[in-house]
Amino acid sequence: DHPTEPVFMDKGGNGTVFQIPDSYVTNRYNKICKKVQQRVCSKREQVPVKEIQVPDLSYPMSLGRAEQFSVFLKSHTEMAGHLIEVFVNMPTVDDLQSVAVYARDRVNPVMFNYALSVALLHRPDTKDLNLPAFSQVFPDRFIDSQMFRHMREESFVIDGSDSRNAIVIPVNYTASDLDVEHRLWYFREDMGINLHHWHWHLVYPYEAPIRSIVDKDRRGELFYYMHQQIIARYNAERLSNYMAQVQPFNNFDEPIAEGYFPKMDSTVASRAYPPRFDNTRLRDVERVGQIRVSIDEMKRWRERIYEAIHQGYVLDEDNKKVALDEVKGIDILGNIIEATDLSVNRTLYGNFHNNGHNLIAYAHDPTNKHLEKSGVMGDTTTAMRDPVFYKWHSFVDNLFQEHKRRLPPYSAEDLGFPGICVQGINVESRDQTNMLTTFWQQSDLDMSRGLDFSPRGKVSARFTHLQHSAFTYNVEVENSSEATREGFVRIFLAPMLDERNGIMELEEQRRLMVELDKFVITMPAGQSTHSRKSVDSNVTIPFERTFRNPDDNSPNKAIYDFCGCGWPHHMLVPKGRPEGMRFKLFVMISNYDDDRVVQASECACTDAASYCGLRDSLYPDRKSMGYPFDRQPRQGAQFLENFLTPNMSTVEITITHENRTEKVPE
Ligand code: CUO
Repeated sequence: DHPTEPVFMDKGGNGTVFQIPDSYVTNRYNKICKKVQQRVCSKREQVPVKEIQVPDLSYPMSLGRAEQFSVFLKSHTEMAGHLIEVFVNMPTVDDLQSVAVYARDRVNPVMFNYALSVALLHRPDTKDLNLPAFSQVFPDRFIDSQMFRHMREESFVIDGSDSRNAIVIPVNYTASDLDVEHRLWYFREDMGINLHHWHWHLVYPYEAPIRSIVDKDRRGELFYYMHQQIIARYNAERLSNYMAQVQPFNNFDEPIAEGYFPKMDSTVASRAYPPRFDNTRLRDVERVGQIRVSIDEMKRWRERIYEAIHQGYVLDEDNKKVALDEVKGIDILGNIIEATDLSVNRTLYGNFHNNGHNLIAYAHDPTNKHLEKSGVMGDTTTAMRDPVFYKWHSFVDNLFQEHKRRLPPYSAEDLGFPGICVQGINVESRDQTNMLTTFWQQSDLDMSRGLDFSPRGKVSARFTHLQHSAFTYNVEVENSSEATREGFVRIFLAPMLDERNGIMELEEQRRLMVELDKFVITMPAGQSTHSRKSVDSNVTIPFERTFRNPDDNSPNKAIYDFCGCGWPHHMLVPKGRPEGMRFKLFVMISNYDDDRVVQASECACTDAASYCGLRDSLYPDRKSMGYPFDRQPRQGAQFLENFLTPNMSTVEITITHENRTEKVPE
C-alpha cells in the first residue's frame, strides 16, 4: 500500500506550491493511515477535523523537525512567533484545531508545542483549557534517558494498565558525591521546579508578534523578582547542605568551574544533551545560520547597563532619557536586561541575559564544528538543572540589585501601619511549634502522552522529591484603631546564620528572604488571631498539579485547576539539616488600602500570583515586588531585629530534615 512518490507537493495558504520532504509520516503513509490509526488509537476517541484552507507555514517549517528548538534563540522565537500568530488568528476553535492538526506533523515538535501552548494561553476562547504538563509531552527533558528502555519494556505488559509497574527514576544519577554541587540534585533536577520555569516563560515570552502577549503589567519587574526568588531559594538549599552561597558568574574570561553532565537524550533531536566539562572557558559563539554571541559585545552591554543604572536613566532609540525611577525603573531594567520586545533600546543594551544563556549553552561547541546541539542552559525546560544557571542568574540579579541600592531606603514611617501591632507569629506543624520537618517522598507521573509505545496505556515514572509536613501560621494582632482594618500579610523566611555561623546582617539576609505567602486579612478593633495553612501559599501550585493528569478522572480532580505556572508546593520550604537548621520567619502587615489593586475580574489562576502574576490582570500588589526587602535597609537597621516596626514580627524556627522516604500509597 505504500505510495511510491518520494516527494509530495502541498499548497500553502497563498496558493504557492512548496515541497514537503518525504519524511513526513502522514504523507508517506497516507494510503494506509486508516489502518495505522486503528492500530495505535483503537481505544481512543476519534475527533473529526474541519477542512480548511491551510495557511502558509513554510517559515516555521524551515526549522527541521529533528532540530533542537530553543526559546533563547531569536531565529527560533521568530519562527515560533509566526506560528503563534497563525494559531491566535484562526477565527474559531475548530479552525485552530484543524491548523494545529496540520502543523503537528510538519513543524518541529517542540516549537509546535510551545507555539500552541502560548496561543491557547492567550486566546480568549481557549485560555481556560487545561494544558497537559510539559513533562508528560516531552518526558525526555525531565528524566534519565536510560529510563526509556525500562519504560518500553514495561509497555509490553499489555494486560491492562494496572499490571504495569511504575519505573523508579533513580536519585543521584547525574553525578557522584565527589561533585559537591551534586548535593543540590533534588532542587536543580526537580520536575516541578523545571516545569514552573518552563511555564513562567510560556506565560511571559520575551518576544511575540502580538504585543499584548509580551506587554503585560510589570512584566520586566516580574522577570527580576521571580528569578531573584529562585536564587534566594537556591541559597537557602546551599546553606542547608553546608555549602557557601552561589558565586555570581561575573567574569566572562574565567572558566566555569562547575561541569554538568545531564544524562538526558532529546527524543526529538535523537541526540544526547551535550555535557559541559569542568573548567570550560567561554568563547565567542559563531554558529553560522543559528546564532552569534561575542564576549566583547556582552561586556559592552554590561557596561552600558551599569552606566545607565549609575546615571539613573536609560537612553531610548531616539536618544531620549528614560528615568530609572522608584516606580517604573526596575520594570524598564527588567525588559532591557532579559531582553524583551519591550526593551527601550535593544541596539544599545542588547540581549544580555538571553545571550548569556546562549554563550554558556554552546560553550562545548561554539562554532558548531562538532555539530553538537546546545547544552541544557539553552532551554527553559532544562536550564535550571545546571549549576551554572544559578551563577548566571545570580549575576543578573546583581545588576538589578545595583539599581535597587540606589533607591532611598524605606523609612520606618513608610513601613509602618499606625494602629496595627503584630504581637507575634508562630507556626504549628505535627503538634510542634516553630519546628518544621522535611523528608523525601515518591510520586508517580504518567508519561504515556510523550512515549509513543504501542500498545498504548499508562506508563508511569516514579520520582523522588523533597516534601515537608503541612503547617499553619498563626499571627496575633492588636488593632488599636477604632475601626476594622484590612491588612496585607507578607510572610518571608531566611536562614539566620551565614556560612561562618554568624548572625547574618540584614543587607545580606534580605537577598535570601524567600516569600512564603501573602494574603489579606480583616482585623476587627482589639485583638485577633489569624491562621493560614501552608498549602494556601501565594507562591505555590498544589502538589497535584505537578503530578497528576489534566484528564485524570480521580474524585479529587475538581479541587484543582490546571494553571501550570507556580512554584511546586513540595518545594515550599528549604530542606534544612538533619540536626535542625535555624531560620527566621518574618511577618509584616501592611495597610491593604495602600496596596490594593482595584480591578474587575476574578481570574482562575490565582494560586501563585506572587511569582506568576494574574492572567489578563494587573499584578495584585501596588508595592514593589519583594517589598519590604527589595531595598537596602535604612540607617541603623543592621540586623533584622533593628528593622522591625510595630506591624512586623519575627520568630526563629528550626527546619529538620528527616532522611526517610514516604512511599507512594499502594
Ligand atoms: Cu528563566 Cu534565564 O530566565 O532562565
